[in-house]
Amino acid sequence: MAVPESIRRRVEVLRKEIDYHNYRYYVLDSPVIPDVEYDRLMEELKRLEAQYPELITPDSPTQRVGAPPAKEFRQVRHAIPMLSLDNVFDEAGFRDWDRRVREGLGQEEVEYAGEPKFDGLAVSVLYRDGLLVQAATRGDGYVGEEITNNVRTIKSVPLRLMGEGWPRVLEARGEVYMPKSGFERLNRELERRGEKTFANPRNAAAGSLRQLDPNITAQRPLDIAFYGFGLVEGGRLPERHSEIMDRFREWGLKSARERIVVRGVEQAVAYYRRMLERRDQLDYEMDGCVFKVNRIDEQERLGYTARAPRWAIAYKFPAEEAITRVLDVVWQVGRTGALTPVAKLEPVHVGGVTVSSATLHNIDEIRRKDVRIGDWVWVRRAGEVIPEVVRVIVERRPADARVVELPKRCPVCGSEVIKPEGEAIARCTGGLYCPAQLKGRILHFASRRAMDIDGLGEKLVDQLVDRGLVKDVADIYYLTKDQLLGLERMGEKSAQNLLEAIERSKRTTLARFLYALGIREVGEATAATLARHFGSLNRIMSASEDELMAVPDVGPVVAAQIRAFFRQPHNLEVIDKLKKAGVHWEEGEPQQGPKPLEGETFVLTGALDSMTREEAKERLEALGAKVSSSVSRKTSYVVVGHDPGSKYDKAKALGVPTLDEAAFLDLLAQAEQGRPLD
Ligand code: 9MJ
Repeated sequence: MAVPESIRRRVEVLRKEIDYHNYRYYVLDSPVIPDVEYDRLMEELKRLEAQYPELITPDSPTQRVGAPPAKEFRQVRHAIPMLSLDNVFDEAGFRDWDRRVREGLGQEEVEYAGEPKFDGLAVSVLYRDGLLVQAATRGDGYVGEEITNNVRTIKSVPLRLMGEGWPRVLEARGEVYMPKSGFERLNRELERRGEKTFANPRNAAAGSLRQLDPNITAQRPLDIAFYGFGLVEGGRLPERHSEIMDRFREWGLKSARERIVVRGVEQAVAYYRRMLERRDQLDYEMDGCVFKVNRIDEQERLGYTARAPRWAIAYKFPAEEAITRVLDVVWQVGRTGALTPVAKLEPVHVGGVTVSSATLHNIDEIRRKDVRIGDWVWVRRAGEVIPEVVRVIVERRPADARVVELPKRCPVCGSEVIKPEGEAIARCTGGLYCPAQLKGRILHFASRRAMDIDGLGEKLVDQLVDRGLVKDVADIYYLTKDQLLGLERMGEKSAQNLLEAIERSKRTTLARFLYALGIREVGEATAATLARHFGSLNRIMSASEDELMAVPDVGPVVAAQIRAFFRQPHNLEVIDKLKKAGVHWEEGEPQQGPKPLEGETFVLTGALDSMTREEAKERLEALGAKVSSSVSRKTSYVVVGHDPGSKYDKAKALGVPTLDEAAFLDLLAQAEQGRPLD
């Protein structure tokens, strides 16, 4: 059956459009149509090609995948050898290279092209009459492996060159790499499927490109950055490397966005430093900068050594990964009681500094990576982040390597350590007593919605704990003016103000006090519900898990945390000490009947100082109230914050009672103690 001319034309148009959108999306990172529209074009093309298979051409955008798996890779001899680059590792080495180039050219100053050095796999991609006909790995530089069908699956590699003016034969060379984001995604997916993960993006790129089955390669998030050329016939390229890269981009051959042209070594060094700083923000692994003499005629005058061009140099960044031994694993206790394992390492130079410890995150991570004391490991230090143990070199594991166990007792205070089922983090239950947790606990205890001690901020808490003046939150109530005056930046007036704030905080509510204790899983709303349900602290302290679970919103996890907290003798001592210092609240009868705000409807308008709208909503709902977004005659109260909206006007018009923030807080406190509204 002959193909109607109209179909033939439509197929042509679709291919042109799809190629253009691929270019916008994959090369320029700047799509001009939404994905669904792109998908529609692709679907239409696929449909027409299925109907008229004779229309299928190798450069059709539908033909990126679909080639059958190969038995082995065919070998390809490079027409022009793919040489590697010479490396320098410091500024002196780089300046030395610049001097040799200047001497070689007899010039005072040379124009260089600077570009990122991608950490991937060098490939050669051959275009004949604008069509991709062959792709190969670098191999040993002379003979590589033919990977055409794999490279065809990389969306940023054009199957047909765009624009015009390209040579009849053009061998484009570049680096295939895996973006960091794609690498993370791929590893997560492999892990989910229980398959072996890749150690780093470079290995992932290599493993994906050297797949005998191109259908697997097609599923891997590979990308390419072109940086040069090999064989060129039947046409000419521009006179400068930078101009060639610009032409490449017009033809659909993507190169690094971060390219630059500089004059002389100073500007080159400045570029290197800027790129080193940006290293962590870019979505690809960059192991240095490459500098090339920009003018091609100057490149030709300098020529090659046996190994590498004299006109280019790789100025490497400090390695971010290194190998060392795990001497020990110690456990650090953070402000929330979280136990973090830290590997003590044989000191090693990595990322430009000497590293002697690295985080292992948590016990699950240790087990997953199977890190043992005595192991040889890869450590990584990227930018300013904390060094981490990336993986174990199992092949080098000594016979006496020791498995790491989660401690049963807190290494700082000796309290029980618990790790809830299904959670990664193990925690010390020492609560108020554990010094490592103390600073965080004090800040929480003093915060506005807890005990509300105005002026007790981070700097002050650091000093109080570091000088041993406060060993548990109750010590706050035993501070003297003399002690305060001995602190940095503490004058007569501020000491007096702080003492008064401390004094004022003694009068509180059971809900606030419970919340201030910082029991895990017991937030403000839960504290309020508990206070109302039990009415007194003693009843809460002696409640069984079952009794606790009878409280609305308290499940097994919360109940277990509450029990664990009140089981610790240290916590009980601190509570006693607080009461002896004069911290007090009104206790009431257990309120297990209807909630105090049952049947009331609240509307919130404007911003509150003491909590977000969301928190206000949660607390109201915990008390049984409904929170609505519009005012009607049935609304019980409208809570009016700063800059209220039209709801305030409506409330006034309808005669609905309004509460300012102070009145609202009074109402909440009253209801949370289980007292009916006045
Ligand atoms: C990389 N790996 O990014 C070259 N490279 O130039 C860049 N490699 C190179 N250029 C000539 N940007 C040989 C290798």
